[in-house]
Amino acid sequence: MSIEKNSAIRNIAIIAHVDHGKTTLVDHLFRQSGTFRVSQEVKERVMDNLALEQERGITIAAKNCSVRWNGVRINILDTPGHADFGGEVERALAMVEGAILLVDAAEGPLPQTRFVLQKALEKNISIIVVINKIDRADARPAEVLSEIYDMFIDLEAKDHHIDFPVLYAVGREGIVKKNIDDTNTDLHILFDAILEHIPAPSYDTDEPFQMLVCDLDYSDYLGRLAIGRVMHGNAHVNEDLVCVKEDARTVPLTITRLQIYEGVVFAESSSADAGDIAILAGIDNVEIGDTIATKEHPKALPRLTVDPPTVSMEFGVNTSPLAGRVGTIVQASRIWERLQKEALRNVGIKLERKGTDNTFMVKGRGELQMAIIVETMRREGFELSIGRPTVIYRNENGTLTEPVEHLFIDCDEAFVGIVSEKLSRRKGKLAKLINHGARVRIEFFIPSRSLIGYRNQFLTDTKGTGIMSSYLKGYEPYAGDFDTRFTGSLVADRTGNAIPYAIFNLEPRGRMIVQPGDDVYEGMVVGEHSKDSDLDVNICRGKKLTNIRTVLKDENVTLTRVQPLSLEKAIEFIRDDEIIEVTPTSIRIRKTILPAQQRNSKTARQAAKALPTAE
Ligand SMILES: Nc1nc2c(ncn2[C@@H]2O[C@H](COP(=O)(O)OP(=O)(O)OP(=O)(O)O)[C@@H](O)[C@H]2O)c(=O)[nH]1
Ligand SMILES: [Mg+2]
Repeated sequence: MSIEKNSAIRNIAIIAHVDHGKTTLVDHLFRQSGTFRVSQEVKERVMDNLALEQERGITIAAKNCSVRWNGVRINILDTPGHADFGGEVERALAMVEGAILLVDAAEGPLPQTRFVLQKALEKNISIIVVINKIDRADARPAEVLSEIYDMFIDLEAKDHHIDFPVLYAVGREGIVKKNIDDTNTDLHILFDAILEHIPAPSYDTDEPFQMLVCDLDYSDYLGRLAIGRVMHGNAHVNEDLVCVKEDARTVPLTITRLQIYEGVVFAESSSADAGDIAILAGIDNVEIGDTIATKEHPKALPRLTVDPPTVSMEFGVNTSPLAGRVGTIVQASRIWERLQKEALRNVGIKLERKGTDNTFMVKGRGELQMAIIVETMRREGFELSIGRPTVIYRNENGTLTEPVEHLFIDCDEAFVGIVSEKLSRRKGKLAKLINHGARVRIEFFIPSRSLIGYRNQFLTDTKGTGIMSSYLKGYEPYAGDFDTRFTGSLVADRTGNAIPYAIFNLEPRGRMIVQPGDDVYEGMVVGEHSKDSDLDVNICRGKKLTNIRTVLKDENVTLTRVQPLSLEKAIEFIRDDEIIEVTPTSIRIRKTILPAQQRNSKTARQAAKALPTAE
């Protein structure tokens, strides 16, 4: 065995809690390394190139890019900070020797900071801590640094990890400093720190070529692209290799094109060298986790593994009376195909098909992840129906267990009472309460299922000012049943259009979710009933016309404005006996069983409340 280093390369991931400034920092790394021409117009957050990422201002998938500094190519992986996309962080960390851990100078380390740090420590990679946003008026860098040390100690980091270098940044202005009072106005300190503290990738010169496939892409010209980390050896265009699958089967292949990252685009390369991240074309049947190796020594690398899913949601065809009106893709087989394509690239999700049934279980990490998949599909022209997300229970030595979160809440002192009351009703246990003056940090241990549908409630309770986030603490014995929604549904009892006059008369009964003029059908949920039972209502009833015309008056009723139903809101809202109908233009909530006579809400709800079963 003889180990060498490829000092022309560094591989790093940028990891942090959501919104702590990862993607913004990458923008400036590009600008200052000369990746773009001086005159080139560059939009903000270039790495967030998916339509949904741009719209929502969050990163959803981990993505590669590279910059050059002092002759060294630094491969950078920008990762998402939202907990639902944690699988992406795990995937990214499989490709790197180092990570930049960004922490907001005011918010300090939050749940996802802890999760990503824990994953980085497990992989034993080098860490540079950057305390970001020191320009914030409420920045408290010294305290945050001590919280970061506490977090490292709490995660039982080894001494060499706790010895991390600390830098201070205003990522948005492209400034990184060694000391908080330094006056430099660029990022050279960060570039230098990467070259100095992050080890160059090492490889064994005696080993043959091996590449771990960590991502897939598709090009119209080249077909399927396998993106991965070259562990040992090198490979050239036109070389004959094999792909080692999960069951140790080998599939022969020829590399037709070989590329590397140069900035945000791919650049041709004549060889893929040890330690680099390469993009290979010419492999059709490849999956994330496979190893590309030589024909003579087809040795698989340890497969990429990510935490198993904790939430599952049922996807199916749209069976409502309004199905097929706008969507172009409605068949079960097409939905299944599309989901399989998603699972190929998205390591955080797993699929299951229930017999020959037209419903599919999609398992992942959370509601947002599910909502993003559905949103992407409806934009592609799909129509489908989705059920309420449920947590995945386990059976551990005969005991039913469920996922439990460590929840962090940051809110005004005035709301502590209401928030604590709601959470304890949902089986939350208070773990810690710290008073930072007017704002209070409360920590709870709470079953994951309690948080499904809670976020909106929390925002209402804290008048939109509260911040909540959580990480998965682990599986614990089932905590027992509780009520999540204390209201029922207003259900349309016939097909027609929602009439303003009828809506006006129904308003005292609850909160509407449909707009005047919307199409409705029997069994469709049109509002939230203020009582704990469902109520069948006629929302299509116009005012009876007598000989004296009063139509004008009818049109003048003043209705409470209704916000259009968003996918996430619908997912939070529905009950176990309801499903969401998604089409490219609309989102409707409906009862699973449409005809009123067949639907006895009580028995349906009782059935749904039966003790959960483990997988
Ligand atoms: N005050 C201040 N705000 C910043 C700074 N850097 C970034 N921001 C703001 O923080 C917000 C989040 O920035 P992003 O770069 O999208 O954060 P992110 O970590 O990539 O977020 P996710 O990928 O969704 O986890 C944006 O509104 C930025 O403008 C900074 O140095 N100071
Ligand atoms: Mg981002």
